[in-house]
Amino acid sequence: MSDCLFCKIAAGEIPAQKLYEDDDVIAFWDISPAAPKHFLIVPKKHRINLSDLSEEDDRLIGKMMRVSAQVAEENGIEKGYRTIINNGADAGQVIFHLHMHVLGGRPMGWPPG
Ligand code: D5M
Repeated sequence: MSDCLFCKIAAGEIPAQKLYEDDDVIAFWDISPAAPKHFLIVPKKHRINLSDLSEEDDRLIGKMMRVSAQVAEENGIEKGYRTIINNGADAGQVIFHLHMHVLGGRPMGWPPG
């Protein structure tokens, strides 16, 4: 999508502090961190959120999960990190391109706010 920020980051048109990239996904530090370590896992394909997925995306979502663990380990938070996907405005989604937050480096409360 031409006016989508995360599509532009995925295409290399807008810079980001990249942590990982392959043909399907990109990971980069969140610009507004909510924890000492906070990065995003973003599919390169434009999908709005989980509600926009179809069966053909199953492999992609699996890769997002696996890459989140890999990047968490590479950045020293493998002992405890939280993954969050905000789906829809009511859940706090502000960027309407699917992304998974990965937060670590501090104790996490429950329930989340
Ligand atoms: O979260 C959207 C997240 O995206 C929020 O934590 C800030 C982050 N963000 C916004 N712009 C950028 C850029 N340019 N680089 C890195 N991170 C960014 P949501 O789940 O939609 O509320």
